[in-house]
Amino acid sequence: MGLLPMKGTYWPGGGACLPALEMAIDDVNSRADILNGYDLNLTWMDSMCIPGLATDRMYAMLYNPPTKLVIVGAACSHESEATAQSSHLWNVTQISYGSSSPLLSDRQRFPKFFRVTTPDTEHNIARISLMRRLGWKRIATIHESLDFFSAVTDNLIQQVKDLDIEIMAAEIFDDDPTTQVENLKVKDARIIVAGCYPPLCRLLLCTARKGGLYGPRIVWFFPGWFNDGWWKVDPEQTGCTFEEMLEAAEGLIATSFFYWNPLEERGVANITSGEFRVLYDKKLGGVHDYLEYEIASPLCYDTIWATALALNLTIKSMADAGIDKTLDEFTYQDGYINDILTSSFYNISFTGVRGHIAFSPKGDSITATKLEFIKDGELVYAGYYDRIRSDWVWGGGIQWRGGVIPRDSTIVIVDQ
Ligand code: ABU
Repeated sequence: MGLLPMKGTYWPGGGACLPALEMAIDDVNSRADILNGYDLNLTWMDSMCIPGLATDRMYAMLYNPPTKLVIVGAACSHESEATAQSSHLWNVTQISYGSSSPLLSDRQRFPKFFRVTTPDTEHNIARISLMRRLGWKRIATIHESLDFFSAVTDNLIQQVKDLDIEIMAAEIFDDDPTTQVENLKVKDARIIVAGCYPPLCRLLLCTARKGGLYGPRIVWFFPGWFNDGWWKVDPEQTGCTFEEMLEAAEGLIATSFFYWNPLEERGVANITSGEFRVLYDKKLGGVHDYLEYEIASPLCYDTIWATALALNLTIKSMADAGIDKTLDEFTYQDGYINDILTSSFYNISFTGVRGHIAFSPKGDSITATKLEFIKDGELVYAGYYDRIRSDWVWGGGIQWRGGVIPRDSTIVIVDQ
């Protein structure tokens, strides 16, 4: 079963996801060495990034044939939360291609939830490393009042507690950040970590532009999983002009995981990420101008491969244990097959078009943190933070405006 938000306010990656899911299903079904004797089939619905609606539609699909073994989705974290806390009661394993809220790592609430994404809290490690490297000791946070962003911000605040970094302000806004931006300005915040979905992040940038909280002396950190050029979309809805949005966004730093494997390596599907892009474009009927959340496509392709490999391993594990059962015998009362399938997800490890994928004990797929910044109105790759070496691997690095690294404060501490 696919939970695909085709539209919606937050992160509607379903439209870009579906063609990639179909590609992967065709590729798996044409392989004789994987799921031999079986065909993968997908039935899907538009979950619209609305938790209640996603849950309602999930139940409708569970109550109707055919029986589903795996749920693919959802995209938005809050719809994954709503569905994954009950899908396991049907003995169905769920794997998301998009959700990155740290709350989804809670094995008590979501015991059979996996994701090919990395929780956003992982990027705090890279953000803090950069702050320390640049000598920034006074930072501020501001986030949209959703538990997803509260969890990411709380994690950042906890992580800097024992370090020499002070949280000078921690602002939360609902649908209008004007007061909170003013507070940041009054406190002379210079290094500001933001958490929000694209619509309110755009409004935040516009409000910062109007309030003068932008320019070469201010560094904004934003999530890096937004649509390409997200700050340029629908400026009229924020109350700023296109030019003002460009000014506000210039220099901001975005952190995320890699959506496309930067290495030209052939993984489980025997294609590189570059080849996948070409095949994906072909599937869409040639070159397309713009597809919202196209970055979801490699994740979706890999999600099906993870599912296929886990199902394949389940067949093998049952045979090795001398269990005379086949996958098509699965029913929603069958915790036995589902337990083996869930164990299989923990035990697979492969290279997809997104990069290397394996699942942690919390069901997450942990990757390096990619750092980008906006220069001349475009997102520019700076480098990535390697979790294993706890160090940066720089591409072009960050090009600071005027060649000067911004300071965290006007306050000068004079040694006695
Ligand atoms: N990885 C971001 C997708 C949006 C979300 O988790 O809600």
